[in-house]
Amino acid sequence: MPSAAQPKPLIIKLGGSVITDKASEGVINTKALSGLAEVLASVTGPLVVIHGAGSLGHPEAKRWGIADGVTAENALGVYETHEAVSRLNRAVVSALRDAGVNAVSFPPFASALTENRRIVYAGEEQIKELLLAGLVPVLFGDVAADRTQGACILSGDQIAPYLAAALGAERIGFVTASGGVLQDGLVIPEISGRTADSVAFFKAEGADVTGGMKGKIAELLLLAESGIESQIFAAEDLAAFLSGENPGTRITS
Ligand code: IP8
Repeated sequence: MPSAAQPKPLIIKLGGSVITDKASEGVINTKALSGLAEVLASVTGPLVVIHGAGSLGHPEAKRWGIADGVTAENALGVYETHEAVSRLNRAVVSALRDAGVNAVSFPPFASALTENRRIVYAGEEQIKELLLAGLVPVLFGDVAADRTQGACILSGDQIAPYLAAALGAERIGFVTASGGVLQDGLVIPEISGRTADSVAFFKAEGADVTGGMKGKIAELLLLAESGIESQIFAAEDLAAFLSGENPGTRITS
């Protein structure tokens, strides 16, 4: 359906450590999830939600070595890992729908393609249409088919900046357990391409197969170079971020 210029979409990534109990495999933090969903229900423009895997997906991916590629030997791990993250996705979509968000599941396993673990395509053409229809696609860190190694682990931290660029997003927000990038226990207000090397990155505990905070910052610095800034903040700062404030750490070029 033809339409006037659409507002630029907002992209929010909900960190796996926020919406699951990272210390207990397979446990979803339903309280945190419903709180975030209530806040996201205030968004009136186009919105894409992406969530991480936390304790659903990372343990399975690690056990089966999925990040290093898939052959007949570990193909069962593709099923187990995808099932775990899909279970979390069902909970995220339900929480959003219960809060009044018109959320729909959009699994990267069925829509994304990578090469050497980097995204070639992440379903942006379908997502554009869904946004025009008023839907809120909910993607997640997932297993993805990979041209070089059969399959790989595709992190939400790579999907979020890719889609921000592909959809022309204005803002991208990462809700994390750390509340930003920490140095000596304090949140750094800003990281740029020039200052990133001097940051001793906080290393998350637990079974994270996709690189933790350092990997996330590398993705966001690439995005900042293309003119889209992003913000990493705590769950309790989501409302402030949505109202235009800059809580946590801002990533600039
Ligand atoms: O938590 C990881 O996604 P992330 C996805 O966004 C899997 O890095 C399947 C472990």
